[in-house]
Amino acid sequence: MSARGTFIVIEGLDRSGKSTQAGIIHKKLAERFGDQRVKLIKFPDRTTPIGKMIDSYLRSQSDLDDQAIHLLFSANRWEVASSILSDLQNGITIVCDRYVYSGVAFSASKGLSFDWCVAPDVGLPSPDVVLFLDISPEAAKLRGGYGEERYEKEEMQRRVRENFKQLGKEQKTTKEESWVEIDAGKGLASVTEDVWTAVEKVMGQQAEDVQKLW
Ligand code: T5A
Ligand code: NA
Repeated sequence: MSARGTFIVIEGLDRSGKSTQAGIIHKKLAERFGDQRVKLIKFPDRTTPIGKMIDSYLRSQSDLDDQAIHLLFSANRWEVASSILSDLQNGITIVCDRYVYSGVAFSASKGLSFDWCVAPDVGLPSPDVVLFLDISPEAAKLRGGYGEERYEKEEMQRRVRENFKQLGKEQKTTKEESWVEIDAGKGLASVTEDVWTAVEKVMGQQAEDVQKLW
């Protein structure tokens, strides 16, 4: 097993079950490797000053140009990029609830070009695996809380889903096994099993050096 930690990213549409699965993976890995060897992080991190601006925007308490909010989401990742890198190098596995793929998929669905959306995230630590929780917007809508935040509209989620699929195709051309699509419309036990199978496959298999996006 490689000495550095594994960088696991969970992505998907709103209400696809990302936080639920990220929590389960974190717990299982902590049981196996110890609390000190695994960390759970999420984007947006609404606790930082930049994160508070993002939170206010998502709750429709403030308005920002599409470009401005996109750059804030990216800056919110850059705030912790060096700590992600040093944790990985120190053997800590990171479970990350949303990352750059959400950044591009959501902003591009508002009409910004893929190239423009990708640019501010260039150079961030690259995940060893992206677990993409795929669900139809119709099914996601039936889950609790949908519709409270700015982007939780069926039509937008449909475009976001297409963008995620496009990003997945591109990711696979770099490294086939680094993008795993999971049917998140199934029951909790079944999704948990599929997610865990994918995690076990990738643990400790990464190259020694952390790669950079994209
Ligand atoms: N965003 C984010 C950008 O535009 N750019 C960016 O760069 C980034 C990082 C906030 C918004 O920001 C956008 C994307 C988002 O629109 P958020 O804070 O992650 O992102 O959003 P949250 O509201 O925290 O999370 P989600 O709405 O995305 O939900 P999750 O985490 O996918 O789903 P989860 O686990 O909370 O589950 C939802 C419900 O479903 C149930 C759960 O119990 C819960 O009630 N559930 C299941 N039910 C049935 N079957 C299953 N298998 C289930 N799994 C979970
Ligand atoms: Na979530």
